Amino acid sequence: MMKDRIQQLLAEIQTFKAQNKEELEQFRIKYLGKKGVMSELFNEFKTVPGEMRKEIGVMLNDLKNKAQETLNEHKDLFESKPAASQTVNDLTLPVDLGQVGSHHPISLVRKEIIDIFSRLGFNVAEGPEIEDDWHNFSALNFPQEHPARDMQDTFFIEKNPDIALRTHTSSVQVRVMENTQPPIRSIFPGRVYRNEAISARAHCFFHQVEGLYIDKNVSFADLKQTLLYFAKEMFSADTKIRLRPSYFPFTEPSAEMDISCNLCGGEGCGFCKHTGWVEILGCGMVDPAVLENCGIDPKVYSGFAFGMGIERITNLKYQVKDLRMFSENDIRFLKQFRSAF
Ligand code: 2U9
Repeated sequence: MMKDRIQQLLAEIQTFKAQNKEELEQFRIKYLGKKGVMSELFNEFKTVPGEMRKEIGVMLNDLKNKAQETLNEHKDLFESKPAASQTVNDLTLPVDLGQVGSHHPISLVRKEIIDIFSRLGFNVAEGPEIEDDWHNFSALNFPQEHPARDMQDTFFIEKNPDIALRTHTSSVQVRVMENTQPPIRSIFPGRVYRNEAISARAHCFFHQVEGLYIDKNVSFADLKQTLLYFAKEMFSADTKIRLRPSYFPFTEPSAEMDISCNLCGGEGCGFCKHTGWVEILGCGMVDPAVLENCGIDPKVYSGFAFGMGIERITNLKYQVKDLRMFSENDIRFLKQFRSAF
């Protein structure tokens, strides 16, 4: 009976195991070859009476498919084997790590900033992103009616106006000063939040590195020399700096620092709006009232502080034109950066 024969062949095919390529080739010829079993059966099928054609036809097709599947499964096995065994045997071959990712540009630049300041003896401190009014505003001399305290600028926790997402990492400086007596020489990297509409030039969160140096006899000259060293290391050895007077509640005097345009070298170009200078950070001498608020005697100690946006430094280094690139995780953007520190 044809049905019995097909069932017997099906069992044979499904239990078939080839030890090598040659055995597999013999299997192919026997079942799927031009003069093979399948071809013979399809010939015989022509003689099957009408009432059985449907059932036998289905069985035949199933048998053919199973034979082809068995063949394919073995093929994969034999094709991948030589490469695999070669790798195992030759231990000097480099390991294939597959696809390697890259570091996010913000991480790369943060690492570079930390490295530069650690060469000057600064250590790194971190603190909470959810802060209270004291650490984020009051200890830093922000008056009660200061606009930064407005709901329009800061994300407050609903029902508790004392708790907010930190708007700068200065809150970490306050915590360190409250818990340590000088000398303090630290930098403070971290994510900060502002209640801004998202656009190419603004985002509701960004990243900062702030710095603090407190000891006896720390002067504005120390601040200037430290930041000049930073600018030369971060951009290039021939980078110049200039300090413009500014105002922050927590520093006095305060300044904003420009570097000579790193694209045109100070000649003037579209990027620096033909001024030859680009702003990179804010800085100043820590206000004595802030030292006092944090338990440090301003008659004994003085210090300088500075703050910069990592996105801003990254934009200057890599000419990223749109802030949204940093948080969209577009692989075409991310893979342009280095994969190792
Ligand atoms: C304490 C005392 C002083 C930190 C400072 C700046 C100046 C500054 C901005 C740069 C761009 C923030 O990221 S940004 O928007 N920061 O201009 N920050 S001085 O001064 C401190 C901090 C803590 C206790």
